[in-house]
Amino acid sequence: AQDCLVSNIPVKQDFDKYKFQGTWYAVAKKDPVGLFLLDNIVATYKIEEDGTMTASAIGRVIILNNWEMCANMFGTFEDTEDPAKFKLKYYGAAAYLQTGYDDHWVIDTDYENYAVHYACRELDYDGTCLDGYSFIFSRHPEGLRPDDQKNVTARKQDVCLLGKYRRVEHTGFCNTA
Ligand code: AZE
Repeated sequence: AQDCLVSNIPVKQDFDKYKFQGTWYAVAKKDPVGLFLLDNIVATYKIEEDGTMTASAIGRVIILNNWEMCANMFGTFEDTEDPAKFKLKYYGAAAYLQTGYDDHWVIDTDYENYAVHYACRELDYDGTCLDGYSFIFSRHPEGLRPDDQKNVTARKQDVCLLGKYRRVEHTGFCNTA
């Protein structure tokens, strides 16, 4: 949105949660305030038998006194009137990990290569986002295809976060056998 109003941010039209299922590798992210997933972030989405979308996510975190670990997170999505906008209720496999209730918007995706995720946690008085986070996901662990980069850059602009992203490294730190 040119005016950066959260309510004007365009999302994926006719989002199909069934086609979104499976594994997504975070290749870039914009962090919120506070504790967050650092790198090696992989999310896996699934539609349960009752039609509810769920997801698990893993990523490297540093909690408390510089304790480095892989956070195993789990989330359940609540539908809203817009098929691309969900509320995500999430918690960690271990009690000392974070719980939360965030927006989960799919700004854009082609389902097969890339996805742009966005969550605003706190609105400013003027309707812009005061605290939010965003992931650029790829189906390919090596990163985005050159063909998708143009699209993704345009969508970063739509969510008013162009220039605010950092690359997400995949070093194998959280790989499980
Ligand atoms: C997301 C993909 C869908 C499932 C989930 C996601 C979010 C996870 C977090 C986790 C934070 C963990 C912290 C631990 C100390 C959007 C990646 C659950 C926000 C800070």
